[in-house]
Amino acid sequence: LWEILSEYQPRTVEAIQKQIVTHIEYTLARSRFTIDHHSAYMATAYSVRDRLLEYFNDTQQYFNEVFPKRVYYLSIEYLLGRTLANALTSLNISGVYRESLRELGFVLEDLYNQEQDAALGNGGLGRLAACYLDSAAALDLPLWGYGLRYNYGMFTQSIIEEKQSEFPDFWLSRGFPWEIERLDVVYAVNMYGFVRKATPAELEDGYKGKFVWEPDMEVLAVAYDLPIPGYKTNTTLNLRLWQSKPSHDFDLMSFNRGNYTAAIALRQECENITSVLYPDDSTPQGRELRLKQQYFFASASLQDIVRRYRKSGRSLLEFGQYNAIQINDTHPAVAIPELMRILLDEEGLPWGEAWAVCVQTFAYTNHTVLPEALETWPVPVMEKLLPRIMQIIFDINCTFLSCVRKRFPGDESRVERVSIIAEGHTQLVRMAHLGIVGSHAVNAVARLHGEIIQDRLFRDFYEMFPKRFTYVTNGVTPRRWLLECNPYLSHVITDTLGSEDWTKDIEQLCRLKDHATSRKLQQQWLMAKRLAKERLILFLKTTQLKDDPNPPTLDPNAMFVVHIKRIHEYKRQLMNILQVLLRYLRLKDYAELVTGTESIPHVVPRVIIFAGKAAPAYTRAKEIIQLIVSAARLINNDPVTRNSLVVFFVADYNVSKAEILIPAADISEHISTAGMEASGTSNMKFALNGANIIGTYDGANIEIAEEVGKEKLFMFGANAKEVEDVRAAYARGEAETIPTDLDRVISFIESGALLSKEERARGITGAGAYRAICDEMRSGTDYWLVAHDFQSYIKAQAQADRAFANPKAWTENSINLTGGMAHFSSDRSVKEYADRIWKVKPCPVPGQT
Ligand code: 26Y
Repeated sequence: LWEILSEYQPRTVEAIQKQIVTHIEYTLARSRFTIDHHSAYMATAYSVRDRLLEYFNDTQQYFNEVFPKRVYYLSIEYLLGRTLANALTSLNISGVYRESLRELGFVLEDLYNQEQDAALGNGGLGRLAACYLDSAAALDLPLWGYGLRYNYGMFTQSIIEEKQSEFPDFWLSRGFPWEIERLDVVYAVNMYGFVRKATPAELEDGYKGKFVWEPDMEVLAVAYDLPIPGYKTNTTLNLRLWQSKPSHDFDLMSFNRGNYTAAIALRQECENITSVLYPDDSTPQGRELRLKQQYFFASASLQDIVRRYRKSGRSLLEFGQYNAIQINDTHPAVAIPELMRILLDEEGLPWGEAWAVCVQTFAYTNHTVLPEALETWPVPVMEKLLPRIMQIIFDINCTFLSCVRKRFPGDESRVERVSIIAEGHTQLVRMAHLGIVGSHAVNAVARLHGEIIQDRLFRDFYEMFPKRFTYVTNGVTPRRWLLECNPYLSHVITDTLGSEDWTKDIEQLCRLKDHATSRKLQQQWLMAKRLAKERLILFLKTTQLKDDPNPPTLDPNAMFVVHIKRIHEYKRQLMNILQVLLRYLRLKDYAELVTGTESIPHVVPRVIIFAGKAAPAYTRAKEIIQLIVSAARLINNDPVTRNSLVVFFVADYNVSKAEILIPAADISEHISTAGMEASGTSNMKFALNGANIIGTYDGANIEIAEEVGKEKLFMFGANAKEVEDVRAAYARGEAETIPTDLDRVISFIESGALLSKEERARGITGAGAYRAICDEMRSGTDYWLVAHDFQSYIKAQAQADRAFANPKAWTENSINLTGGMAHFSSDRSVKEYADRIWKVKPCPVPGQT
């Protein structure tokens, strides 16, 4: 059998070509003589998948034999991006595939661009999950991811009349060649109905629990497996995504009663569960469908995990010794009562033992301190949809609160504060409290974030369970975020360090610092940056500027400043665009003095790029996008400044666009109001690619500054403590006066300068759509401290201008940044989780790599 397999796995150019052509003919059923780019991509993907599957099967079989303690990462979001380049790099076969395709008439990189992003996530949290899968595989950890297979991923963003419009992302429309459909891995998930006591007859019949849930609806969960290749290792992990499907048994009942339309409607309701990713980060919509998604996800995953464990014949009392389950924020927290339900009702464990298993198994990661992002569910909604789960949550709460009362007798206000149920007009289930009570570890995602959750957000819990709380600073995979996305710089690094070992042993990167002053390295470094900028310029010309009759010239020598992330008030894209407008006004002043030259002398030209999506219902975030787009229109069309300042809003930001933007940046912006950004991860991606940071003392910025030396970055603004103090002063009615520079920009907007032709034609005057923004800036108490931090931000920008004017020192600094980023590899983060939280060890799959 081995011989047959090794014959099947092609190693030579010719054999690979044969396999690709075979897939064209037999998998895609297309003529091999008229291959278009998309078919070539699909056939190549199938051919790579064949190879992945071999490793995948070996890995799963090996895990079943050895039966190590396993980890399950439960996340309702995975922002995977594209797969082909990643798979080829992991398998170390890019070269031979490039060659095979070249002879067939294709350029490998062109085929990469045929692939649709898998955007099953909103932003940082979803991308972190994807990086952690990559690292777990590279580190040979016995880990599986669980998620949902949404039919529509993150919406596609278009800019129409200078505003964001959303369109559905039907990412599966041209097929997704990487997954394996498992029609035989199916679980039934119950919803609605009621709970009753088990009858004596049922108990005699072998029913183990005390209660029976009689559901009104049964949904099926079908598994789709996505192989996650480990970089240069045999280990290939699994990401199992669930898709919902109607259950025949259930709607047959309706059919038999002759209610045809009701039966069809029920089927539709089942299918809807996994049809769309909720596009909100940070403001829950509180829709019943979202709770359905969460429970559907938790139940299918837990049933699968318990079944796998049961097959080994081990005792359920040891479940927590063999299984660790990490819940990625509270979105999957309903998994805790679901495991209780399985242990109590299906396995017949007594309460105390079942609870001990749960706490030993679960760990919870918190990703945000924004109070509006902490999920709650109205008790009546949960009671109706998940009657048995609601009952279990009440029981958990009851036991927990009696512990609290014992520890803190008479402290009823504390009981009220920590209760899983918030009392009020309608009772609410606080999912974060459920997560903390049901886990043995609760972690933040950066040090400052850890301090904030201990001192403020979850202080009462910290006092009860100090050992439960910890932090693991986020990380990013150096494979996708340097090796693959920046081949230019990767070559230079490998050349300098003498081997490619840094891609797996990230500590090697530190040695770059020994060469930071080398003339040769500096020149290569600059050249690599230039190539990345040229690639971005080409991208902008063929997308953004395609229909522009009079496009601005883009100079690769300009300073490229990039600000890409979800649009949110706390991330302060507003502060940046206001700063850009000030820069524009100052350039105009200056140009008046030095007329007659092509470009303005002694000014560092800048190309400033924004990108990011706003939650569809987040009005202010959408106004900020409009402000950026209209400012860009005004600035880019001004003949006086256009050689010194160009501004873009790149529409439809996603992972594959990040891969083009990040390597090209000289500077990136991470300027959240201090204390608000839990960690941030794009800061790490930029610095890893040698881009500097203009940033606040927030999230992981602080640790990056410590690691590389804060004098190497452009840090500014109030720190988290100062933000508290300023807000307290505002609350006392002590408004601040608006800084002169900011006043100038706001007056400029209020003069109507940003109004579009259409708006003017409609008779709109003054600030127009930006009225609310201008008023807030003038209030002297803006909650996100844009006005408060404005002057120090302008100063940081000016420092950056001066530093960029010295290319030698700039490049040396850039090399040192990359050299200082070893700590921010997700390999380090995942190792920390494995050692400190999951207590699992690598389980390397033997055999040739
Ligand atoms: C409840 C629902 C509306 C919701 C959906 C998505 C709430 C939050 C989110 C997403 C949160 C998120 O992406 N948080 C980010 O997590 C990153 C990874 O830990 C952090 O780096 C980043 O600072 C944080 O904002």
